Amino acid sequence: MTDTPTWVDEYHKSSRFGIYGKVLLKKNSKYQEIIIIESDYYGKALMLDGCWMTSLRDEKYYHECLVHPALNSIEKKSHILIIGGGDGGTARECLKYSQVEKIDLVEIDDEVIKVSKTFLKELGGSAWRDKRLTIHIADGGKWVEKTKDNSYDAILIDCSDPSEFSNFLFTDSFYKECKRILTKKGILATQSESPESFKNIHIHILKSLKKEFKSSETMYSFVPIYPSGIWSWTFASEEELNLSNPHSEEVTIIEKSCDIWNLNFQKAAFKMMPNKIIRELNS
Ligand code: SPD
Repeated sequence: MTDTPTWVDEYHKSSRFGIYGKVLLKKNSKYQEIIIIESDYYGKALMLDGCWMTSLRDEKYYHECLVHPALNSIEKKSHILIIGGGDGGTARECLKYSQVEKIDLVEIDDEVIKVSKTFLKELGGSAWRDKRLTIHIADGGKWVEKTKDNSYDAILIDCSDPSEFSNFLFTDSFYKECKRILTKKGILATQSESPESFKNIHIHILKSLKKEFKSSETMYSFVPIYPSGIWSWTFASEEELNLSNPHSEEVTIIEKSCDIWNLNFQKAAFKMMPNKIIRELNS
């Protein structure tokens, strides 16, 4: 490693999205290349196999949006499954709810957890020491397949973009299995890529979840370090969802601890579907 700052870029469809800073770590795990950079503006940031995952400055845009619309919408939230989420941000947000009794965090790459605990300590924070959190180093797809019916009140899919080892997390059969292991009133939440820079996979996720579940809804917001900046999260359940009209009581309590998410933010974010996406979904 050198102390000389440099640009580290995510290359995406003839564009690049870069951060300028000192590279603190560059190594290969069994699954992927892991880079930690420290920049003046975004603080420390994590890149996996050439794709930005998170930074200390902008991570709340992502983690608060994945967790709170889901957990606020269900009454019973004692058992949670997180697939991926090795940086700890999703677990941290879930643990804000006193009703959460147990979280299984299933991450395929233990190096991501080790590196996050070392370089991005603030991100997981006290979540790593919380007795309600159990970490399993395992393949999320296989974990779901071997789980008994009706085991979880919420499944949060905090995965990277489709790749050789994460492709299964975007398939119809995976969503079907998730439905099986959710409780009757449970909810699935997944990062659903960008309607701009990952439009095809975005449309695929939305169509698959709509086919598999009685109700599904998508919200749009920003993750500044991801390609194109605009990002999405999709929620699916066998109960009728009404996420542009969240229960205000619980929202009011949780939003005080959030940097991004609040009642009006959620109401607006679920009404932001771009016309071209609406048209493709209807075609
Ligand atoms: N293009 C990047 C998509 C990554 C989504 N997961 C990020 C992990 C943050 N916990």
